[in-house]
Amino acid sequence: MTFQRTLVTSALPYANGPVHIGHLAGVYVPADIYVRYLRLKGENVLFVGGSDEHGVPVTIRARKEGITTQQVVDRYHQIIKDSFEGFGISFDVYSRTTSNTHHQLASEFFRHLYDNGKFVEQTSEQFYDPETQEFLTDRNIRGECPRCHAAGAYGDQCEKCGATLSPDELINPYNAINGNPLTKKETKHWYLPLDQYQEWLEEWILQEHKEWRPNVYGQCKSWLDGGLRPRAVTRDLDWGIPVPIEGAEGKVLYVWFDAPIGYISNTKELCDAHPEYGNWETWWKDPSTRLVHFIGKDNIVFHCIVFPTMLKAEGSYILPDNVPSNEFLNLEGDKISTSRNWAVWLNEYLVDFPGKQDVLRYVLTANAPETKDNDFTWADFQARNNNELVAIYGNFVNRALVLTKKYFDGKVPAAGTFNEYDQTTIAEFQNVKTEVEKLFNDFRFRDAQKEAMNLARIGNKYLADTEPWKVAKTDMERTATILHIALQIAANLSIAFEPFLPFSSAKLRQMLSMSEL
Ligand code: B3M
Ligand code: ZN
Repeated sequence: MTFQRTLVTSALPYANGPVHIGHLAGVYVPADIYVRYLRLKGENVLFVGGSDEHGVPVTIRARKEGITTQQVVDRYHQIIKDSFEGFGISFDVYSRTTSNTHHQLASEFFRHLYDNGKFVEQTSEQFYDPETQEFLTDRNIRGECPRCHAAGAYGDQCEKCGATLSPDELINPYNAINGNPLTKKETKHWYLPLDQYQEWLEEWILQEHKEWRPNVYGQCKSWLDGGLRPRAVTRDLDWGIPVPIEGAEGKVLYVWFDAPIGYISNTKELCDAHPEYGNWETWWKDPSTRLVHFIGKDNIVFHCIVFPTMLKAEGSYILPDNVPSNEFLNLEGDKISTSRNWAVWLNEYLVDFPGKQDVLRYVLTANAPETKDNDFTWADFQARNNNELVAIYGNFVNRALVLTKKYFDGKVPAAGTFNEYDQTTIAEFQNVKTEVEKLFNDFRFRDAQKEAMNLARIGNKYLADTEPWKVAKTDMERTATILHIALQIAANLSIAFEPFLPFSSAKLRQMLSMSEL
């Protein structure tokens, strides 16, 4: 299959707080590197993002801050959007799941599956607060842990002993918000019968996508080996997209049902407003479109199993070609945690380190948790800045430009004849290009960046070996050739690093008066 265009999505962050370095390292920098690379190659690419504004997390935040849910999502959507912009994450569209376009499209999507009999209806008993007259989600139910007997375990997990729980297992369950004891009440929900798609998923993932990253493939395999069960796609909640059928009052679409449809809605919003991007349906329904989802590892099941099943059930959509997912980034040896405020928040970094976005992008890529969890430390941040960005990249560019200014009045000198050493150097930096492209295509951005840095190493070595500052005393023609080559390397450096260090690359291009890439 030859693809004609690539649609890249990155997970929609919950608008329940600012984003931190873990988000950036795991999802947004890799996705941005990839789309910048494709754009450099002149490919037709669209980069779609947005905020996930439904679900329980935002309602919990609202209660905590004593403001409305709408105020929460308005506040954090803006903060998140500004952070991404600040770090040069080059979305073609960054919208939100509270938009009209999204509510309409997600409702239609649900309705279409409903009308075609794709859901299973099921009534079950759920925890209910008779006083507030509401059903409770797992996270809002607390009680005694059945394993370690700690008080205040959540309906989905005990934070004390780490056990994964279901609310039914809790001893003396109560409403986490007001402490009320709970009863059970019958409620009807709609389920996506994943079990009916098991065989198809096994074929599609396990046979046809062996090239997916081992962590992604492995997680899918273990879900499939465990046997899939129907999953409820509706909830009893008052925040979200109302279930668009009669008799479903007080129910909304489950956030994990509507959020991935957000990728589609945001594409539609962009294309409807800017016809030059083409028709949104071409991006989502034409089999010559390649769809790639960048996500964190906790989102694998939703992007590899649930969402593809929704798309398959709908019938007219393409499926993801790859789902590059990263592991987690820790901070100074400890798990990043919003509730313990253990994180480097992007909005704060932008204030504390003005103009230093590329340094963080560089360090996060150098340490990207591509195959295993990784650690961010400030000591490493400092060392990589000083020993790599300054000592290798900065040093080379500085020398090439300063020498050109000194001997040729800042103009690129014409080259004379290349000697054998010149030719070896030129061949070496051509190899770098081939190697970097190979790594990009395999989503191996850490290694790609390392390889790109070799270009600057080649440049430093070339200047050290040819010593133009000595040659200039006797032979200006040879000096011209040397600096010509050095400047060519610098120009190539600005191209190779454009996906990784977009701000520095732009600055370098400006110094070199390069109008285009
Ligand atoms: N908001 C979970 C998360 O932020 C969820 C991702 C949605 S992607 C469609 O990790
Ligand atoms: Zn426990």
